[in-house]
Amino acid sequence: MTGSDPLPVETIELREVDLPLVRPFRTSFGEESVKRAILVRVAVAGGAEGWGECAAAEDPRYSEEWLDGAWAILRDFLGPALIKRPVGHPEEVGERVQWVRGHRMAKAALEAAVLDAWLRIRGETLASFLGGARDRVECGVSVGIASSVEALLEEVQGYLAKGYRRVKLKIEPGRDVDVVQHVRDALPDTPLSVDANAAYRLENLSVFQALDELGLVMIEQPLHHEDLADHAKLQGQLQTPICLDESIRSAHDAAVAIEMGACRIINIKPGRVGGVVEAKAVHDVALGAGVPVWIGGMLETGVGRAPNVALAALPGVTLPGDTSASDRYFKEDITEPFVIDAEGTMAVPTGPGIGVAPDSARLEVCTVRTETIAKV
Ligand code: SMG
Ligand code: MG
Repeated sequence: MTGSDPLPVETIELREVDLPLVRPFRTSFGEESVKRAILVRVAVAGGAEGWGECAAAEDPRYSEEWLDGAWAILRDFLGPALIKRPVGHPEEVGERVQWVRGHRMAKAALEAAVLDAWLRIRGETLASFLGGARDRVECGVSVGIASSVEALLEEVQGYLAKGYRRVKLKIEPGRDVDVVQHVRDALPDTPLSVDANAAYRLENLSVFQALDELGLVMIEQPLHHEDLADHAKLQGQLQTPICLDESIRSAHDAAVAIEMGACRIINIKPGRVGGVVEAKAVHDVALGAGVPVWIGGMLETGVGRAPNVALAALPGVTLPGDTSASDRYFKEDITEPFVIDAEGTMAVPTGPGIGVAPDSARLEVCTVRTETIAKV
């Protein structure tokens, strides 16, 4: 088979891996201490394979999707729709599963796996396929809500010592202005941002007015995920740019949000928008409108981190991402680790496809269940 032939996917394997996190990660909607992820492996006639990771977490709190639901939709609908005939081009994956409403994280995992196999056959990297413009990307770090300001500051200082270029603090009602003020006082020159994960309402304007005085790079997803209109009202009253995360599910959403003035920055996550192809489209919309973007994270293993890092190489990505090193999450990743250098940058994988693959021994240790979808 050559790079231009359609891709005959023979089997799709779903695999749940569970990896303990080095420290629990707490947001305004809950706490995780183990990363549970679905990995999707597509096996192609002729021996090539490709891997993707589903960003859906255990519970449907960040979005409607959750791990067991993603498993079911992949097994019962998305996998069978893909496997029934060869895929002519990776962009066809999105078209093939378009009839299924929503389930973007599950779709993104399948698309990543197909793209990985497709690009491996062609000997091309994902970053080059997407139009990457650099070989290293800037790393930021997202820091969970801590038990005390002292503990938070110690954690933040540890990350700064490793080179991280931007620190994002998770906030929630009752743990916001005072905490951020404390960190700002201790670190007057550090690029800081906050992420509320939609925990506030417009009535909480005074919180944002206070945060507006702290020289933040951005305030991420302050309000309800479905409320662009209120975000526009809030942005109109703040100097600090609002960055949307949960509210942006497609390039169309991005265009509408920018047009409405609901944000001045966008966090791009391939899982949230249905895959790297749509993520690139969000990037293109933002670049065309002069809106800076950066690449977010969902505590991915190396399999999911690789596409994030490839996206971070795009020219419109002008802010450090939540693309942190593997050791910020895991004692041992399932792929070769992503590492940060002293300047706070990380190498874009140079191998074909997503550029990394799970280590088979690690995979054995971390796998808790598998299921295979075969062609009938
Ligand atoms: O991957 O470093 C990471 C996590 C980045 O804060 C992060 N993600 O809203 O941006 C966000 C959250 C969503 C995941 S919370 C479990
Ligand atoms: Mg966020």
